[in-house]
Amino acid sequence: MQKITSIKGRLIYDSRGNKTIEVDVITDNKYVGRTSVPSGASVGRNEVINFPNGKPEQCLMAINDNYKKFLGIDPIDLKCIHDTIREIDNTDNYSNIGGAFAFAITIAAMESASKFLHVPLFKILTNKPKLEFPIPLGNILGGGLHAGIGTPDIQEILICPHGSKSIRDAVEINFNVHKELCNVLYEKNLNFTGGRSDEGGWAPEINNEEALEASCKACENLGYVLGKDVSLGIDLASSTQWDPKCEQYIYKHNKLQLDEEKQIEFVSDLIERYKLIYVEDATHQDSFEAMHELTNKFPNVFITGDDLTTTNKRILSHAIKSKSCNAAILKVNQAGSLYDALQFAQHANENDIKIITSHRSGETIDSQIVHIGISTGSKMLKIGVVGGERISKINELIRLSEYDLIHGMTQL
Ligand code: 2PG
Ligand code: MG
Repeated sequence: MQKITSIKGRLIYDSRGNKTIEVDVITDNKYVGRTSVPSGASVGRNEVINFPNGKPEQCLMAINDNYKKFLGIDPIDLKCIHDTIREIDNTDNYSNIGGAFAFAITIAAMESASKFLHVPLFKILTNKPKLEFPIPLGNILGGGLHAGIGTPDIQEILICPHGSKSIRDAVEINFNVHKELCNVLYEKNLNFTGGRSDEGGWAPEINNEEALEASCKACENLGYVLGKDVSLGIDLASSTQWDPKCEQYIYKHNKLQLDEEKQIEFVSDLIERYKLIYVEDATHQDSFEAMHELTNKFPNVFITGDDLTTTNKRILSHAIKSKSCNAAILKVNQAGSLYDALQFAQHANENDIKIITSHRSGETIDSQIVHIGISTGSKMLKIGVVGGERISKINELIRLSEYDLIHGMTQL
């Protein structure tokens, strides 16, 4: 049996230049699993606490104080590692040690196990005989909390190359649309500087509709047929617009104020007008009923919960009962440990909720989420388009496409 022989934590920096935690878990003195922790800008209220009191230093201290409890454990025994973490912090939201502790140790342990066993990480995370490639979902235009003042209120416009036959095809389509959109934006707006959002999408000073029109135009210029070769998606991150005091969605740039009913009309209109295939957090994080209306109205669109479900199995159960989404984002650091996230994925799969494994807006060059996305049967992988911390994931997807263990692209 292999054993964890040492664990070392350190402070490093993420794509926003903020401090984060990196952990090395070493098995049998030589197999190094290394993981670092991403961070969100639009954070759901029910996510676990990433760092205690917002301080990565306190998380590092917790790792230094407790790492010996993991020595001697078989790194592939995810449940045992999770239970050991739970003996240290049994709070619902990991507020004592930080979800980052649970995230980093569980993923790094599984990576060291995969190195010991000489198999790719995705293989040890599942025993499913048939695996498929999730479709890479690329962020082509950013707004909201991911971009500067004056950019669209919609946080992300995404490209989904669902007509592709291969991963390479799919990622090239995403790059092409991203590049062509830049040309469209330059033509349209003399003030466009080529500036980009946190996730590499363009960040022009235009409103929501102009942004969606420009994105459609980029696809059409390239000869891609919307709804056939590619489709657009959006993440509205609606909790960032929702003002609970006046119970209105406030769209600063578009100078719109909408109540829940008008928001449903607004989103429905966007879905129909732009043939959207994917809509994330169409309404705010507590609006299970409004999300139900959209799920009911658009069974063929990915009506996706992110802040709504926060990779939390209990909340997902509620969303399933109230039929509030047909798809859900999986972000391991919303849940805490990899074990928590895999439990969520299993529950989603058992209830026909499509999984979209996702990066965070603040990332490092780690690429384990690609393996997690494949092993959980995710339909899409939301990993961005350009920028080193996004490319590292796309390139890992390209490498994994060499494995014939995985049978082609998932069909939507
Ligand atoms: C989201 C994510 C990732 P953040 O809202 O889906 O795109 O953003 O990491 O800021 O929560
Ligand atoms: Mg989101």
